[in-house]
Amino acid sequence: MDKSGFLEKVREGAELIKMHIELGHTIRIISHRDADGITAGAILAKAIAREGGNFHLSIVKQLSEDLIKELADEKQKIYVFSDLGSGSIKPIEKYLSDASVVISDHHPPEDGEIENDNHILVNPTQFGANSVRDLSGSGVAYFVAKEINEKNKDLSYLALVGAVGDMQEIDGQFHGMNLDIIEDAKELDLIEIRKEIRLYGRETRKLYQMLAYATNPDIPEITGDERKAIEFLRAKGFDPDMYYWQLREEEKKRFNDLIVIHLIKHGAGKEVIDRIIGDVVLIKPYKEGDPRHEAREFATLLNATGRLNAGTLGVAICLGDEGAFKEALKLVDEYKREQIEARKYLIQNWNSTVIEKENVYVFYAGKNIKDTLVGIAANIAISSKLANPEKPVIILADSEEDDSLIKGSARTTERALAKGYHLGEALRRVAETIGGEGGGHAIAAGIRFPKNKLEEFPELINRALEEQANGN
Ligand SMILES: [Mn+2]
Repeated sequence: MDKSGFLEKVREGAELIKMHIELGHTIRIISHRDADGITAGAILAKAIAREGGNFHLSIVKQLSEDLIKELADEKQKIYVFSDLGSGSIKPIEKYLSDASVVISDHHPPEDGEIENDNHILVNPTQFGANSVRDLSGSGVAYFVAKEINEKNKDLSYLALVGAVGDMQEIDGQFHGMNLDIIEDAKELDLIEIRKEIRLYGRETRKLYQMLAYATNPDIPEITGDERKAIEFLRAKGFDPDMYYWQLREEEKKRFNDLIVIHLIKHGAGKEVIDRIIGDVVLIKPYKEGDPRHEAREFATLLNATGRLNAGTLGVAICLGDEGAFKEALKLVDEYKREQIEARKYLIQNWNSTVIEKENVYVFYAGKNIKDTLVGIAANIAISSKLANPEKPVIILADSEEDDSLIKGSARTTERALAKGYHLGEALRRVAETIGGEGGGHAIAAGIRFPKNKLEEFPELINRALEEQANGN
């Protein structure tokens, strides 16, 4: 890639931000709500605060045209879009033409070109970088921050947490400009990169949990079965209740070999073997056993805050706020507990409550399942085999915001889609007839509609799906 061309853009972006800091303007940052976006937002916020500037940061799920209009109404002097924006160049050019704009992003730009002289796109894909492996959104933010002030090199480890969150080392190692960030972080003794097993839970999962809950890759005959994981470990002389970080060096190596041999025995391909042992980023300012000590666990915690609409809590964690960290752990626990309760309710009440039609299951949970969990509940109904996987599942619950509304999620499987179903289309059509809003993907979709239409809903959605299966 053309690194110097990219760094020139970085300089332009950094200069523009610095100028507005000097003018005393609030720097309006909008960043994405995944781990990459949250770390990127934290890096930019810290860099601005260090220069004595003010910022106003939002963490958002996506950048819609409506959101850009709302931002325009704020009449800020400068907007910084982070880990997003490249896909919305046209509306940004249209609604923010009076303001300065920096788009600090790594997604390939689409939808138009920058025309305004006060708008700068800082994006490595324009200089030959591969967006999924050479640099993440937090990496772009890092280079901007470092250009604002060399001091910000101490934020390099956050950029690596974001990179891992975006799975930039999916093949087992880092590439491209991620390597420059690693060098900066090593220079300040902030990280250590080790060649270790890349199963989730190095810090906070016991060895048997690490194996029983492994999903990437699955450990054949062990994943999904805690008892088997415990037996397997005991048979090989490991204490199943220990954590990976507690193992001595030679034990780690023996554990790694054990997993690799087990995978080879069960016919795993070269690709899987190559990436199961690889780069693991350890963050030295945090202690072993702390989820923030290993980049993947850190990123997973940040992702959870984003999904729970608490992305700014994630930003606070990145800025070293211990209270925010504890609060986030509580939030994640609470979320897990709610999921377990939703599963229990679903299993206990499925047979007595579900309405089964030829093309769909409809389950109304009232207030017993939170409206934020209906999508997960629908997945649970399928994965725990309550529902036939060839038939879509819709879980409905009372809206928490408005008691006169029902919120619902539909989920299904690839196998069912082969029949011609498109859940998003079907829900959109039904919503139109009963005065609600619906839509989404073929395999996963959502709907909101008035509660007094609850009785009509199952037959309407059944018919909509039937028409799709018949090819109309
Ligand atoms: Mn990203």
